[in-house]
Amino acid sequence: MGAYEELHEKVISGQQDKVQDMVGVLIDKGNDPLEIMSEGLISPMSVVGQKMKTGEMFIPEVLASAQAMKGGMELLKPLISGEKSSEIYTGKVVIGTVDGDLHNIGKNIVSLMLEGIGFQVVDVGEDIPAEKFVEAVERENPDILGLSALLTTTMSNMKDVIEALKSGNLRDKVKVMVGGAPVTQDFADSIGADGYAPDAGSAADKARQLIGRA
Ligand code: B1M
Repeated sequence: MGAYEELHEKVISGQQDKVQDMVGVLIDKGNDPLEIMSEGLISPMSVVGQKMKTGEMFIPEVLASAQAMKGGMELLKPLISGEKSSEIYTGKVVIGTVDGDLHNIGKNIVSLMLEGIGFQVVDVGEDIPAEKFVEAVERENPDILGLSALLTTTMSNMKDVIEALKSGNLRDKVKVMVGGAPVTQDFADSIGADGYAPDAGSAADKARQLIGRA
């Protein structure tokens, strides 16, 4: 079995210690850190995303895979220089849960999944008012703004964020992706979002699609 094939298996099965050991060995052997990251760690997370979509993997397993992937990433990040890291990132996402909503588990899984497929993710947290999202978009200049809501009472706050982006003349500078249990494609369309995803695996696909990298 090839080195990356075995690493894929350890990422998918969520074995963080084994992933770190294997990444350490690959680094010592002189493999290119960028290659280890993309071929060894990011690639199996796409498989995890697909398995999640088809119901072959469940949330705890997905979290374990994402943690395993992150463990390997931690060893590689210091080895990748500033300029080179821009090559490896698929794009940049600012993500948060909207005003009045403290649910963060789904958002965190979506963030991990996006990181897993190579996005740079800036997580601004939970209970974030529209103006804070606008500030984050101004500051970070992301390709995508991700909004999560778990309550029927807070999902309407997603519309406020989109309106605030319009007022700040930022709406056409960023794609807006929305999600969370009560959110639907119809709702996303009704508030003028660019994309909706029902789960983390689909969010990864949608994010790539939104920036033309599907
Ligand atoms: Co709350 N809660 N909760 N809760 N809670 C729900 C959501 C609820 C459905 C439970 C119920 O009544 N059956 C209900 C909402 C009803 C409604 O509005 N329709 C509810 C309620 C009412 C409340 C409170 C109001 C309860 C109270 O105090 N009376 C309160 C509100 C607090 C607040 O936010 N202001 C509250 C509090 C809490 C806890 C703090 C106790 C805790 C949150 C802990 C935390 O997040 N750190 C909590 C929890 C855990 C839940 C349930 C049980 C689980 C939510 C969860 O984490 N799911 C939930 C019931 C349920 O869903 N079974 C419930 C797992 C997670 C992986 O899934 O978040 O859907 P999910 O994320 C998915 C997708 O939705 C999607 O991908 C994720 C991964 O596949 N996705 C995106 C999510 N964000 C996305 C963004 C994207 C794309 C996809 O693009 C950017």
